[in-house]
Amino acid sequence: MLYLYHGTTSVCAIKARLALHEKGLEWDGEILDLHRGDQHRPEYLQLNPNGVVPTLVHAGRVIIESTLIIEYLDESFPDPPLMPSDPFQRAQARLWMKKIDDYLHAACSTVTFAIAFRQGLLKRTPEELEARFKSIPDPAYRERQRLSVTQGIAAPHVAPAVKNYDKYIGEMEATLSRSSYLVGESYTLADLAATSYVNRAEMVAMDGLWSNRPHVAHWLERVRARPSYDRAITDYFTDADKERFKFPREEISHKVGEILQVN
Ligand SMILES: N[C@@H](CCC(=O)N[C@@H](CS)C(=O)NCC(=O)O)C(=O)O
Repeated sequence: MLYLYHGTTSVCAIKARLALHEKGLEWDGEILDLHRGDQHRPEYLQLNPNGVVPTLVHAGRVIIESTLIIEYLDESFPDPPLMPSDPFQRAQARLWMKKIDDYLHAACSTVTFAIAFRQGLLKRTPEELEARFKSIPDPAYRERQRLSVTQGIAAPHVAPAVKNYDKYIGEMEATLSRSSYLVGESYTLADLAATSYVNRAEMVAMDGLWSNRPHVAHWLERVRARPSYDRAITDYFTDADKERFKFPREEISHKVGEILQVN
């Protein structure tokens, strides 16, 4: 039995759900309310000491880290394959995923909290907010989240995050001008992982990043047309989630544009 601990809008959990749906696997799971702090419950920390989702449990064994989870699923359930068979192409697919783990994920979390989640969090009392920050195990992540929430898009680490997003999408555009997918002509884990982050960029009004990048726009249309997209992403969004992503889109889009104009 495959059992996934996940969150409704979590970009990393979406990677795991996309892989499960692309593979047509039967699975069960529990949705943690990350806004309530379910990820910090002692029994969950036993499974994932980082206090984050996703966590996969398969045959009683625990796998954490979304990139490792999707590779594990691909290796354990080879059909249909989501990694190329050629070793060089496999390395290319891993490089796209490594860049997400190295910098795009942090950028994504920064813009998500600074643009969308801060509004809800700022309604909490200072004591409640402090308790939330204190419960984040990783000190660097804790400080980033504190700044994103308290200062919003003006926080000093937001501009580098937006630029990192721009860098990744720019690299996607260059590659997709030469091939249909990020690695060659077939959909792979590289596309699956990127889907979650490009989708999030749109949710936080950063879709201007591909307004002049037609190959990314066309790729996004194609990955969204896959049945896994609704089943793993949109079907999970609750009314409360949709509320969290309501903010003055034009204003944010304009500020993102200004950030990108400054070198
Ligand atoms: N490197 C980890 C990152 C996991 C992560 O940051 N998950 C986020 C959701 S995408 C989370 O659970 N955040 C909980 C929190 O913000 O307290 C992975 O890829 O699994």
